[in-house]
Amino acid sequence: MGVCNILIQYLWSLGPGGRGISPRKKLAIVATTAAVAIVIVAVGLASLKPKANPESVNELPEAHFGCNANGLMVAVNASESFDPDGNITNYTWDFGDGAFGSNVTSEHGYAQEGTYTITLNVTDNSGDSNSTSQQVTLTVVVVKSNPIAEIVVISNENGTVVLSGSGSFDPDGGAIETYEWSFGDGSTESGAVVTHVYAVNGTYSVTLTVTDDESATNSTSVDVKVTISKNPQPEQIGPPGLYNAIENHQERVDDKPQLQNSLNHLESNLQRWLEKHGP
Ligand SMILES: [Ca+2]
Ligand SMILES: [Ca+2]
Repeated sequence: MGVCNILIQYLWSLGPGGRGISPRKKLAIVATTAAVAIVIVAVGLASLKPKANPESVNELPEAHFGCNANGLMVAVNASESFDPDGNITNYTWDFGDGAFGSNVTSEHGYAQEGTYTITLNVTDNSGDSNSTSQQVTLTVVVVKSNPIAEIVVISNENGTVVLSGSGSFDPDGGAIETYEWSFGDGSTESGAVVTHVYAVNGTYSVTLTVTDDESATNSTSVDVKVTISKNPQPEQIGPPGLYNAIENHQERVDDKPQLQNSLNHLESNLQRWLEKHGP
């Protein structure tokens, strides 16, 4: 309307001789001016018409998402997505490996390392949709660790000491390949469970070194106090500590099958001792 007013005022002030214009010419000018004004008003109204009906154009939703990868797991979150003139009614995820997901947040575990394109598609309440994509590169980082050596003194009687390293383990899931013992009196031996007969009373530092399947090692030590009876009873001939350990294992192996391995070691140690010293 502002445009119309300015134009009409300009037409009425035409030239200094305006007062001398004949009534007929005045009428013509008025008629022309009115016609121009009507056209301008019509054009003005026509240009305003689209703004008078904004609901006729739907604005597309905007797709945005965040993505966190951890190893082969990916978590996605589309809560940043929105619709400027409505709301989002559907979320669809394409994880790029043939897997799909729905909902505003989703998780997916990939089968293998690689670079994948994740696509989010959002649909608004008017049925229009929009999408966005992100690339994610997945790598599996394997953390290696040294094994951990553990010594358990199974028995210590009259100079015969039975020791187990079976509690040793590898935190990264590897295997313990070797168990090496140093008894503190100059002797050494290998094996998860070992028996050693000391000749002299004293306190000995026993060291176990374990090596895992990647040649990483770890050692630990315990002090073993050895007391040898000067007058052994007849029933103590042989490695009484070993007999006791075998008996102890046999009593418990039914409840704890994992002791079977230690029991096998003890029995083969006894066999070796008997072959060496006689029954
Ligand atoms: Ca919309
Ligand atoms: Ca390891």
